[in-house]
Amino acid sequence: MMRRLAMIMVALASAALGAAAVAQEFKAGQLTVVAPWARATPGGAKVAGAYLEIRAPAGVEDKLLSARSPVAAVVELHDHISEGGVMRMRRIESIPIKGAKSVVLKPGGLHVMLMDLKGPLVAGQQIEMTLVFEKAGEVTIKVPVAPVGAAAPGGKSGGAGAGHGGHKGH
Ligand SMILES: [Cu+2]
Repeated sequence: MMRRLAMIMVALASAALGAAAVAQEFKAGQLTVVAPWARATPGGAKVAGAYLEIRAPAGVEDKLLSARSPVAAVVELHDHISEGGVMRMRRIESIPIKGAKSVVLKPGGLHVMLMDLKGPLVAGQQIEMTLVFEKAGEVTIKVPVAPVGAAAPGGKSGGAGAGHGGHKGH
């Protein structure tokens, strides 16, 4: 099973980790998923963004097709676009990966949108998320939850509104 294989790869990736401060890395075929994190939800919020970086060696092309997580009933891939000067989120079909140039999912840009959450995401918690790539297949990663309003995985608070306001649209 793909899923089992992915779990083994996660275990190997985890075993390679040193100090806790080292960014988490997960292998999916030739791809590396780096430093995933999700944002904690304020009371009652039913959506949360998840962010990460995808690295591929030169010459490797792939696509992130979808994601899923046991904590959310619906998971979509989103981007932000400027419409008449207003940043809005929109759903996208896939996220292309072109080798040698990493793809960064971050607040205000590309992100994984966890929707219809089954419960709040709490800072300090780790959630599981499975990424589905066109060629590399599936990889299940552990995603640490950073505080509400965090702008980066370290929990640095960067203007709670920045890049987050659009999510209220859901
Ligand atoms: Cu979104």
